[in-house]
Amino acid sequence: MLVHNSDIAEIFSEIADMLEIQDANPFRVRAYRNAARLLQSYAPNLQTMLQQGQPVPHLPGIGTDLMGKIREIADHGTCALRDQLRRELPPGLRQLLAVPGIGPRRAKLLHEVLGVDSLEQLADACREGTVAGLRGMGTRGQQRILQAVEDRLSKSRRFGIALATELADTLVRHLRASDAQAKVEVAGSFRRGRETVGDLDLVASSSRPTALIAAFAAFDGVGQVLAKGSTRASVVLRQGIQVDLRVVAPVSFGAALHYFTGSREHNIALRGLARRNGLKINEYGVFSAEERIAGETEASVFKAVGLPWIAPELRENRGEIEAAQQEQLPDLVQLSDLKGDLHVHTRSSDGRNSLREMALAAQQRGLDYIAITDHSSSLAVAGGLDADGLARQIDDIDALNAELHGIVLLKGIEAEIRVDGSFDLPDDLLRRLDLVVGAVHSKMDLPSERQTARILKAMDHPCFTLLAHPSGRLLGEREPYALDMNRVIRHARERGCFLEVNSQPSRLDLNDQYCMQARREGVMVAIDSDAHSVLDFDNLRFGIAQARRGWTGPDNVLNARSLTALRKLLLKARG
Ligand code: DGT
Ligand code: CA
Ligand code: CA
Repeated sequence: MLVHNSDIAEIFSEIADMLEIQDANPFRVRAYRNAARLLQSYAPNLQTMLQQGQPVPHLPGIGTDLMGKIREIADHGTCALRDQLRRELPPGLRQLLAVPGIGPRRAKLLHEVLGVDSLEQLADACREGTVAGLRGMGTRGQQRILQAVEDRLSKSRRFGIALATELADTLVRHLRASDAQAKVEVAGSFRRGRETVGDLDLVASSSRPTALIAAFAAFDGVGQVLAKGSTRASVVLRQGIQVDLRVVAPVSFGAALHYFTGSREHNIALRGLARRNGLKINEYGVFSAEERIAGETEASVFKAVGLPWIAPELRENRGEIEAAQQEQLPDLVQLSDLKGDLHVHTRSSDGRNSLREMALAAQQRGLDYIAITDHSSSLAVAGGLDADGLARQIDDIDALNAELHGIVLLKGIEAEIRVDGSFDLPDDLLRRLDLVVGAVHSKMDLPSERQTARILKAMDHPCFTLLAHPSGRLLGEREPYALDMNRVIRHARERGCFLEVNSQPSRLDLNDQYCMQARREGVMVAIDSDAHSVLDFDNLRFGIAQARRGWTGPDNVLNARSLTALRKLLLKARG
């Protein structure tokens, strides 16, 4: 049976929850939780590596005991510890734990005090108002939980891009390896690089469509087959995400890929353009009268209506067709354009690897430089650096730079922006750094006027370089702060500082719209991993997709510059 890394992560996180409900040793709980978080964002499939006898890279925080559990899960799809814990706990508790905002303690309380055993019962209890009376809950908490339960139960649920990527990758690999000799691509919002997807849309061509559809339905990760015909099929994977597959003849592959990539709005606009040229476009091709004049490749479809190929990330009918007509499509940034990463953590705050490990991992990925930006001390939960700690880190970086070749460490800090817009480190220390990444992690609920003033004030500090995750949103968990982002972007232009596109799949912040605006205003962005372990550099691809959706070109990306050019820009930004 196929086991995704996210399956292992889910089992570990369930074990952590169940151990916590049983009041187990907190260190043990944390070990499982950290391992789950790590595996959630680790792309290469561990089961495949283990089965093929490939060496498994060192995974931070995963010792022999956890590695043994990973092997057990890769072999059997489950592990004895989880099964045992499940037997020891009431069955309904697990469903409750899946609701954002319900941790082990609350689940226990809901079960023991209110007898709640399922999501439906929890929704009812919220509607009846009994949840509000529980310790630490209140009517606002009750409202939030009801909303989360309704989201969870609703069909319009959307899935994060990290999970979607892992599932799509394994499914496509499975189909390409089947004996149907298929050409397979993922289309839909996934191909357009959206931050979440409603479902996955696969387009394929094969001389043996029936064999391909059979292979699709037989995929190990399938939980339920919804429909299965001769040219199309739909399934729901075990993680709850639906996948639609369409199989067309090779002469129609490009047309189908274009049609199912969408967006709907882009398709409608393109069909209108074709009609004005006396042509018809559908998922089988471009037709003049009854004759197919294009369709085998996507480029042929665009060419038939007089356009160059348009990158999928632009296909939202936000001006891309007009730009294509005028030969003014933007040159879009690619992963290989990135020369460095300006937001990286180490064990000195809440990262899981050392300076050296982060440097070597970045070098392995072809980066020329990274900025070390651990948290500052007022973010106590992250074990932030105080002035002495930062001074020591500056020395450590100097020493390591003297030793390493082919990768340069820049000195930075992810500095807490306090409510009054000041920083929690002395100016003379900030001046010794190459860059200061300012971030808001506290008082996220200020009214817009005050939150905006706070951030503008921080930007005015002469050492301020870059605003981290500017809107503060966490996808599916936390709304952006109330903030006048237009003013922030304009202020960045006037002040000559920069904004971040944070690549963590739960953030993707700036979002695509604000990337577009930054580009219009001529404000450069830094596409950063915000890495907390060596594995997180993999997330840069998600930030790149978001930036591409915002029409961002390499010229507008700070860390697409060479180290020499970057240093000049950093000095210039120092007000
Ligand atoms: P999602 O799944 O909600 O994240 O968003 P999409 O864009 O993947 O939407 P989906 O899965 O409903 O359909 C995939 C693509 O197929 C969509 O972007 C455009 C195309 N498509 C589907 N139905 C229609 C339709 O009724 N009209 C047109 N013009 N295009 C359609
Ligand atoms: Ca879709
Ligand atoms: Ca679909």
